[in-house]
Amino acid sequence: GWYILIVVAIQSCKTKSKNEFGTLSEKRPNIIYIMADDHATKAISAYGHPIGKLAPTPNIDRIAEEGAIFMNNFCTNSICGPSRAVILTGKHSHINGFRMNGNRFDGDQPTFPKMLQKAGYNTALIGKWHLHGNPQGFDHWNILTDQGNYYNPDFIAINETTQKVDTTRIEGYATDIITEDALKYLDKVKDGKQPFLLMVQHKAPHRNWMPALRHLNKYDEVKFPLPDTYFTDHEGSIASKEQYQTIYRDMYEGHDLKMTLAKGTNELAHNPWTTDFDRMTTAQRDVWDKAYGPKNDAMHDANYNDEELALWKAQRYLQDYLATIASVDEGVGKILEYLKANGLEKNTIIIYTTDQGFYLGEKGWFDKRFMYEESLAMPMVMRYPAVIKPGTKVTALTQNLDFAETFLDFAEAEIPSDMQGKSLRPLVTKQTNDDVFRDAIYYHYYDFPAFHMVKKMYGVRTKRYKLIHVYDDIDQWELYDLKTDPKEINNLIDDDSYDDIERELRLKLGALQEKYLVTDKEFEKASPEAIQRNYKNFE
Ligand code: SGN
Ligand code: CA
Repeated sequence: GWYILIVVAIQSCKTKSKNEFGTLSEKRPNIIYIMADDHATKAISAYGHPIGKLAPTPNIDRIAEEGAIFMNNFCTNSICGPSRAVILTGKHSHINGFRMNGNRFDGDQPTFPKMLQKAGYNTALIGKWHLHGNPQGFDHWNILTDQGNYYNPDFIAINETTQKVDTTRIEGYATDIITEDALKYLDKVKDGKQPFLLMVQHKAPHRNWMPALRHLNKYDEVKFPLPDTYFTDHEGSIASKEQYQTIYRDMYEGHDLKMTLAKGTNELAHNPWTTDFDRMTTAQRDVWDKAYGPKNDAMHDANYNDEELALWKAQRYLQDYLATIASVDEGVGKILEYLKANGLEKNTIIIYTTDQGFYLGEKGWFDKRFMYEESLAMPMVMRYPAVIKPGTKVTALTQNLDFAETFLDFAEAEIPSDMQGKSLRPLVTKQTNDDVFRDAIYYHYYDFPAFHMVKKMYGVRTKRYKLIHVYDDIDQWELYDLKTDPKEINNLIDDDSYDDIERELRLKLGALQEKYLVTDKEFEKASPEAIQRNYKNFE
């Protein structure tokens, strides 16, 4: 009896003793947030799609098996910089001010890394940043310049001797360099007094999908299933007809598809941004050409007609895209191993996600931006053995808007009342019912006219329905029933039998706009001249 009492007393003393920051750090979890760039749900085998099964991601899957998998996680604005800004601030684009790539992120505003730092965490950011301006709120940062490059990328960091911000070209493969730097950081903080937040943000599998040298032939023998919408004519959606992100029409044959000009030469076909290949060393380029040469020659020999070539392009795209993910998954494996080897497994939250979804040939497309499922959905898995049961499935409607709140909640830091999302903690610990968490999500994409010419749109998605308003140079509403039409090819906006549902969705949309403080200013149109000019660039 006495013995137990004493042990309990010592234990409670331990957890209550305040560290130098006046907080309860020894109980608070470390957080490792791994984010890929453009990782489609179908390309994570844990989600069970045929593509993932043919190109498995065993390490990402392990996080899901030993923790939680999110089945209905979405972004608020399907594009890189904006998604990152939402994640950092817990606020929609119109509140954090970063509506589209190319905007400047106001780094002085409150972000969750700053708050964790204040609460006693050691914080680090490694990899893609893409918000322009130097990151704030991190004890250590080492970021790719802009979009980053796959081979021998430039990194921006504070030079330890001069204490000045420096750009350095690092030889190697971006995914591997980022993983190695993450492990180096873990080595520095693993025995420290502070809990840590480590954000590992990959370039892969972003365009132009250049795999590591060890993976250049990885999926040569695999034939990936293509969606039956690959050659659709986009009945019912003007915006879908007028985009420029169609694999067989808009991908650059050299830069994106690594096609050569003719049999027997390594000279690339259309390659407008030579820097991705020019950065390679001769030795790297040699290995590259040896791997791609024979496959390209076989393509030239085959003398494909238009349709066959379109199908061939989809395979080449998927092979490369999925091969870049192989390195990301290996990197996740290394971090998992490190946690295990260093006794950090139990008290570390590890998350794997991406900045937005991506098209793998559905409707003929690559890229994202649309409010349809492929680009709206963000796959996410989360492991935290101390509180999350293995095999947990979260079906609630969740968003990147909720991440900041979640991390602050787990870290026992205060969640500012002007953040617009909700902590996911009660979902992964099953203290909240998935169906009552949220009944609808709000979306707004602004980046038009711009690359790929996807029009501006906003909308609402419930568990079953989606209502989208596409505006600017057109004005069209789209309504989908995800239960009967999961591929979103049947726009029901003119179907009278859906009138009640439409009315309800419009009310929800209005309520969400009010709740999230959306003003009329958010629906401004671009100048018709700018739109015309941009269309001309693609024609
Ligand atoms: C680049 C890509 C585009 C992509 C944008 C935005 N072209 O411009 O295809 O849509 O980035 O991507 S590339 O050939 O130069 O890579 S995002 O992930 O940054 O939002
Ligand atoms: Ca992205």
